[in-house]
Amino acid sequence: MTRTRPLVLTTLAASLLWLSGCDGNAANGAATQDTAAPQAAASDAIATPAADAIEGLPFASTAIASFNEPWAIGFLPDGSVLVTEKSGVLRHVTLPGGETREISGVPTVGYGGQGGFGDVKPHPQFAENGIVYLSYAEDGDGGRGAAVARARLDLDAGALQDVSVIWRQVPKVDGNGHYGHRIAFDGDGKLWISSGERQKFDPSQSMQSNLGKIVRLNDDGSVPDDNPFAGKGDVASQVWSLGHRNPLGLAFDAQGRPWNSEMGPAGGDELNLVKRGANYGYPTVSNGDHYDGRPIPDHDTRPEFETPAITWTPVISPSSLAFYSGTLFPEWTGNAFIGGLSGQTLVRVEIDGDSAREAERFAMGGRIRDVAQGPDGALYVIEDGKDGRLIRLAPREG
Ligand SMILES: [Ca+2]
Ligand SMILES: [Ca+2]
Repeated sequence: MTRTRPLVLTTLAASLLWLSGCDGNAANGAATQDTAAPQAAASDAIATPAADAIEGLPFASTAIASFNEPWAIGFLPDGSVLVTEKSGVLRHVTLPGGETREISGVPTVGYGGQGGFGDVKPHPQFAENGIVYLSYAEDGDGGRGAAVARARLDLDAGALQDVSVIWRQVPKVDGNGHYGHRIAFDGDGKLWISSGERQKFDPSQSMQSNLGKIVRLNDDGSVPDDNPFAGKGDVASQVWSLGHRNPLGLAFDAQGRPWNSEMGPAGGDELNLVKRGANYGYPTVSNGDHYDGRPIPDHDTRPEFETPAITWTPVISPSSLAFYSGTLFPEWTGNAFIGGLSGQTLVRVEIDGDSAREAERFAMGGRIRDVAQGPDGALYVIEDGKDGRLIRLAPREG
């Protein structure tokens, strides 16, 4: 293994910045990023021409920085990025230099199991209003549940201000699984949230709960009056689609249509085209089965439920979903990318109308927690766990 140790990279990069007396501007950051790792490798071995963060990929991979249990990456319009750490830390990271600093004023998160800080996304008009959205596990009556807060990010002060919770999972329950809580904005500025079923099964089919649903809201958390169940009461009115399990990926394709990736039980991971008012079947149907071996009827036994566009058995454990619209990888325009946890993969998916197929699978050598396209047109992934690295993927130069 020649995987570069993240702490070494970070420390060496910091040392080079200090030695050169520079202020860490973008140009120096880029030089540091390009040169630090080869020098580290050369110190005790033969110099190598490239310093791929991940070996064996058909494109370059560059480690930017490392984090403690990172969960999500949210790009800002200036090309910098926010990274959440599950224990309750929010960091702001410059690119390409990878200088990180902690943002203060974050909400208290319920940390444990799958719970803690979740997603972070800027408002579509962040450049004008500075508003960001954060999801996290929140403690309260009955246990824990995902919450989404809206806040103003003051980058000069390095702080969140005016933090207010605009959405909550109902009800809060015990346990620490299946929060979901991915955040996405559509082209109309509507706020979408994937809400996991908290390992409680039946709430996915209940309109008295927003667990196991995809939720559509206005950017202030109010309910759009054109939602499919808008007339059916507070919680039901939020719902765009139901019958989901643990939807950790939520993103919009080139046509503006929402898709979600979700973890199946034992088998049956899914990619779904998320249709208005549709029921995706969990826990009544799944192409997987319960962990204790009890069968769950497959999707083809109950055609009234929406069939997944792709289903995976054996599972990949899809953590995240992004559509590619950049120019660095022109052959991938319009493709979906799914990060895999247990699969330790990045899966490339081609979309054809309402259908989709797995086109390629890249071995990433570690669990992938999130994937996103950067403003520079590169793909970025973040690894799961302690010392999880933010890694930039781009075509090799020359
Ligand atoms: Ca399903
Ligand atoms: Ca089944």
